[in-house]
Amino acid sequence: MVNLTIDGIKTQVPKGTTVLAAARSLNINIPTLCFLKDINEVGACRMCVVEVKGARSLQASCVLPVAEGMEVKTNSKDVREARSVILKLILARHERECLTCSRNLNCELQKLCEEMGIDGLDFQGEKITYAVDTASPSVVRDQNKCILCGRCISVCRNVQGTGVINFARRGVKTTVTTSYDKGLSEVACINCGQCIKICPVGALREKDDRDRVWEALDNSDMYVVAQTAPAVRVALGEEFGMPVGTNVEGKMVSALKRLGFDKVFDTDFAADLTIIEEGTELLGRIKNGGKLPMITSCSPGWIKYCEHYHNDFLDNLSSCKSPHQMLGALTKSYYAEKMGIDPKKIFVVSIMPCTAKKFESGREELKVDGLRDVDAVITTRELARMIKEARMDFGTLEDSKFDKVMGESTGAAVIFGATGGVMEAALRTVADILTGQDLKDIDYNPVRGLEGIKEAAVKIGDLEVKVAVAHGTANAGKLLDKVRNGEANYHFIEVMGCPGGCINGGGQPIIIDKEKTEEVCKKRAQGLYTMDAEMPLRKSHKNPEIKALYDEYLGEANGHKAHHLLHTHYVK
Ligand code: HC0
Ligand code: SF4
Repeated sequence: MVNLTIDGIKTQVPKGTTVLAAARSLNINIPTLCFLKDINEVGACRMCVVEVKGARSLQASCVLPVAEGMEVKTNSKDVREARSVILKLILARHERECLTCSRNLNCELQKLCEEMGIDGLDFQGEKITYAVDTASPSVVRDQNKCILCGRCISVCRNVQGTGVINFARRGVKTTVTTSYDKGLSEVACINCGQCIKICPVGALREKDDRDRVWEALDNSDMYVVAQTAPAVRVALGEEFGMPVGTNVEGKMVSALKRLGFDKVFDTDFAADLTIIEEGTELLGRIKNGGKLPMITSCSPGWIKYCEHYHNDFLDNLSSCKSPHQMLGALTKSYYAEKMGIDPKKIFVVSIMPCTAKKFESGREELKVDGLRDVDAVITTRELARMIKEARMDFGTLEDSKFDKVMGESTGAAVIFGATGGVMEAALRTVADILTGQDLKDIDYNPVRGLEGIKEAAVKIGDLEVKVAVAHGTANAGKLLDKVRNGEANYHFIEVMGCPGGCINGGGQPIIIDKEKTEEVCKKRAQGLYTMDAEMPLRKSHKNPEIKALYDEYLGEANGHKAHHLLHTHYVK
């Protein structure tokens, strides 16, 4: 252990601890901007400078290891003045359009300026104006607001294993950009939006599709249908000041109806359907010697990662479309026929925790007879903005139910939103099919939780089903390397592109205190698992609306009609 004094308080911490961590353990809150524990520990922004007795200059505490007998001051005059100058220098180059910025009131730079009492701009240097990169269907990149903290670079490279952005040039010309300054849509960006979530300011944001949705809602010729992803219901409340993990499903449905949607369906219904289609496909591959391991295909960031970085695994992907695409396709076929509506007049809007679904919904491979399954995707954050624009008092809304005939779901579907959820849902159904029983023991705990890669061997009847779960695409890459090298052998793998799964998707409410990210993910996941535990039906094949869909329309699982509407194939 190492003894040191911080602001006159004596403390003892393990060797190797940084001064920042030691101070935080004493509840001394040194400000940071670029620092992200385990992800971006580079000392770039210098906001965390402290005075160390005997040192010739101020030191960046996030990268400074403690030393025996160290005496640290975190709030001296020199420290306060240095932080003030640093902030003013950042502001001199930052595009300060706070009132109209997507991160207004939710910006770490704005918050720090307020906390540090910045009341003027002392420096006005030469400014370079950059074109805003709007070509990606998912992510907008505005270098005029970038403060060069490097967090997005680290997340993209270390957490997602993609590394499509980096620092370029030097001095005042330093930027964060792609190779050859190409647009994000021209490089191997997977649209995951993790860089958006980590950006302290508004330099990265989602492509905002609210206008297209408002336009459809205002067009009386269009029949406008909303569907909501599992993870949205346990996060949307945060945008309205509710505790993290609060289930706001009923209020969310009411809000969507008040916004003017003709019908509000539940993506969870299609998650149940996915389990039937994917489970049937898996059993078929096991029985008929098909390509194994089969890998889930519902996370579009993961699909794009597989296409760009591991395309030797494309045939391992399940042919199932993702649930919201399935629901879109069924809205324009099954539902349209039932109601006598021209599918061309239906406009399907998916409310998703995900920015990659914006890209996915435009993919040619997913069209049915030339028609898109889903016409617009908005994130949890965009839905919150629409609700605020419509001046609704979200907290006081009554609870409403999803609409028939695609509004019922089971506990298996709602847990899709957390890493391991798709696997658990699939195991519940596959186990019942293989044993011919209605099994009671249906909590598959080894696939739950935030460990990057989870593995389990599940004994079902005579078969030992070997499964693995990865979340965050860098973890997926590691898992695929093991499979490729013959070090591991599975029947079925679940991959979700975002760390934690959809609960931590690139379109979810921004967690401003980044140190709390894991805690927030756990609470959102707990919200889903609590819903599951309380639901009367917890296995996808028990969903009565799914049974009706097969009886009335689809025929058999993996049958001709199902393939036409619900399956696809990704090619190199
Ligand atoms: Fe997900 Fe989904 S669970 S990807 O994480 O499979 O975005 O929440 O909607 O489509 O259902 C996201 C969440 C979905 C889909 C479902 C899947
Ligand atoms: Fe990297 Fe994902 Fe951001 Fe693309 S969206 S730049 S892959 S973090």
